[in-house]
Formats: sequence, C-alpha cells, structure tokens
Amino acid sequence: MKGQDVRTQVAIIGAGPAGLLLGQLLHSYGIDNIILERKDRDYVLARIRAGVLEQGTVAQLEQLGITARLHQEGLVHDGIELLFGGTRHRIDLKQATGGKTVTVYGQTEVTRDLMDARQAAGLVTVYDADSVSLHDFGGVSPRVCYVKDGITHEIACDFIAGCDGSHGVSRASVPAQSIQTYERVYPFGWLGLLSDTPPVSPELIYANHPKGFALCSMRSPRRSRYYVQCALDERIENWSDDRFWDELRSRLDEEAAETLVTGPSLEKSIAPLRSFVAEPMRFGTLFLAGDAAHIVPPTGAKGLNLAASDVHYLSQALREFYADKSSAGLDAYSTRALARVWKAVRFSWWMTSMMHRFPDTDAFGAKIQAAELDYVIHSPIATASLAENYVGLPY
Ligand code: FAS
Ligand code: PHB
Repeated sequence: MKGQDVRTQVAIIGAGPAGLLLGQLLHSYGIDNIILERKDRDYVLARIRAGVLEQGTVAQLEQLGITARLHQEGLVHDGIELLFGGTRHRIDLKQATGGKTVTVYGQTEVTRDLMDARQAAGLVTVYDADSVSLHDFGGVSPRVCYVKDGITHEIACDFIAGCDGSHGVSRASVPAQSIQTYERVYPFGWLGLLSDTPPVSPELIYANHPKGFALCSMRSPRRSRYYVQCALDERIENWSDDRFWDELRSRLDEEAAETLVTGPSLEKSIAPLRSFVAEPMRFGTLFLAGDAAHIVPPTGAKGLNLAASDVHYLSQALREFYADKSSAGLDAYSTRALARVWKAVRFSWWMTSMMHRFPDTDAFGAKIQAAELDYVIHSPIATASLAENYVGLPY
C-alpha cells in the first residue's frame, strides 16, 4: 500500500545523538526536518554507550536550552588518572588546557533530553521505520522512502542527512567507487558493565595492566560504568558478574581494589574496537554525520563528541544555505569535518595503543609503550597534548 507523500527540507536518517542533535539545531534555525529511525524510542535509549562530553558538545545542547538536567546531574571533571605499574598518575586537564574540563553525562541521557525536546516541539520522528531507502541524492530532487505498518511512504526533500550509524543504509547507498574507506581493527574488545554502585574514584581511571586495559568510569555518584579489555572471541555468557568484578579488581591499584564496591550488573556487553573513516562525507545532497562516517575506539571518549562536531558544521552550513542562499558551507563540509575527525581518530588510536596490551607486542614494543607512558606523565608538554585532545580540539 502507498501512503501519503510528504515534503520536508532535510530528511534525517537515524535518531541517535547525531540525528537528534541535527534535527533540533535545524528546527532552531527554522529549517523543517523529519527523522526516520528503524528502532523504537526505548530501544535507542537502552543502548549504553558514551559517557564523556566535550565542552563543544555541551555548548550546542546549551544553545538549544536543553541542559537543565545535564547541569543538575552531569559531573564536571577537571582531570583523569592513568594507572600503570601499580601507581596512578593524575592528568590535570583543567590546568594543562587553561581551564577546560569535560562533563560526565551518559549518551543515554543526552539522547533522552534531545528526544524530549523534539517531542515538545511537535517535530516528526518516525520510529520503527522499515526498509528506508535513499533515491536521487546525486540530483536535485532527492527522496527517501520507508515502510511503516506495511504502508510505503515517500519523503521529498532538499537534503538527506545520513546519521544512521556504522551499519546504516546511508553510506551503504553510495556507489563503492565514490567512497574511500580507511580502517584499523584492534585485536581485542571492551567488556563493559553498568552497576548501581558508587564509583571507585571521583575521576576516571584508565589502567594499563599486564593483564590488559581497564577503565573505571561513572554515570552519577551512585551509578558506575566499568570496562576491561577482552579477547575478540570472548562471549558475554562466560562472564558472570563475580568473574567481571574479580578481573577488574585484579587490574587496579591496591587502594582502588580495596575500595571497589561491587553489585549486580544492570547491563553487560562486549564491543569490538576499530578505527574507521569514510571519505568524503558528502555525496551530492547526501551528507554523512557521526558514526555513519567514522568510528573510533572509545579509549579517547571521542565517538559521541565527533558526531556533535560533524553536526555543528552541517547545521551551520544548512543554515547558511537557507538564510543566505550560499552553498559555501555545504561545499566545505566534508573537508572541514574530516580535518577534525582525523585528529580525533589519531588521538583515539594513540590512547588505545598506549593503554592496551597487544597480543603481538614484542619486548621492543613493550619498552616503547612504557616510554610513552613515562613521557606523558613527566613532560608538561606531552601532558598538555593529551589534555587538549581529551577535552576536545576546537571546532
Ligand atoms: P548511532 O549509532 O548512535 O545512531 C544511529 C541511529 O540510526 C540508531 O538509532 C540506529 O537504530 C539508526 N539506524 C541505523 N540504520 C538505520 C536505517 N537503515 N534506517 C533508519 N535508522 C537507522 N563513544 C564514546 O565516546 N564512548 C563510549 O564509551 C562508547 N561506547 C560505545 C559502545 C558501543 C557498543 C558502540 C556501538 C559505540 C560506542 N561509542 C562510544 C560510540 C557511540 O557513542 C557513537 O559515537 C555514537 O552513538 C554516535 O552517534 P550516531 O552517529 O548518532 O550513531
Ligand atoms: C564511559 O563512561 O562509558 C566512557 C568514558 C570514557 C571513555 C570511554 C567510555 O573513554
């Protein structure tokens, strides 16, 4: 069956952070948009992902006036700790960057705030949109089709924003010869656990232990998020809560191991790590943003924040197009976004290389990694370089 065809200015594929943030910014600029999401709202909210927001990400949410809960519940962090050789070394982010900080506030909460704002504004989000397909984005009359409750719908639009993540339909709709991809797959994954227990430490601890990487993070003073590096063939059903807690404890320093409060897992999952970039990020009237265009290992807390900077560039370019009838921003989008993407990809690769144990590392490689850690904590210039990347390079 065929449904009623509609028209919008920008059709957005995906209701993750990239799609929702773009939709809200475009609305604030008076640009009409519709979001198509293949899952339902609860499914999207149930995905436990990022936890650290750069100031640029927070600033965009503030611009939308939706940060009341973020400022009430978010935790401003001035530093992180690197743990290796049984000792923790604090990286004073604020001091090293002349006052910049990060905010610990889960991606789930950012997504919830954006969904609530979109609903309050009466904007159209089609959840459970099946079989989304993109048409004629190389021409001047792009269209998006989807099926909902067995009825096929068509949306005519000026532009399509592919915000549908790494396994979405947008990038997959681009002819292979028009896209160049770059990838590095890491020989390990992260086993993550979420628990309603107080964090082991007030700041994040990134640990490089002979048994592997571990990360102690949090969502609030009462909810913690922990990760341990695991082999790629690990299966979640082989990891009881007790086994996870024992493994995490064995990778921490004495004080943290003693103070760690354990409890039942609210969520437990294994995520593989890889670096991936697709170039360019524009194909005619189709623009890719967020994970649809790039993936980073979460070691540098960049994934969600890169989605935010892509959306900043794209929303500004679309605003310029409709307000000033200028395509300059749209023409510059891909180059501009990729310049920041590749610096974040480098930092995420570097943090991953420095903090994880690679199965094929030889004695020389181990010495280099140890020297890297020693240099980072003893050279103020090296410390500042880590800090300026961690808090987020300028847009
Ligand atoms: P998303 O993947 O979040 O959203 C894309 C949306 O598009 C989804 O809702 C999806 O259902 C929808 N979609 C897909 N195909 C579609 C189709 N054909 N039609 C319609 N809709 C479609 N980043 C960090 O910074 N720190 C972390 O700790 C961290 N942990 C992560 C753990 C996992 C398991 C994963 C997969 C990612 C993690 N990330 C982390 C990265 C993550 O936070 C992303 O960077 C962030 O979700 C990017 O947001 P989006 O680009 O909106 O993509
Ligand atoms: C998280 O809290 O989930 C988190 C924090 C920092 C990272 C990765 C994940 O680098």
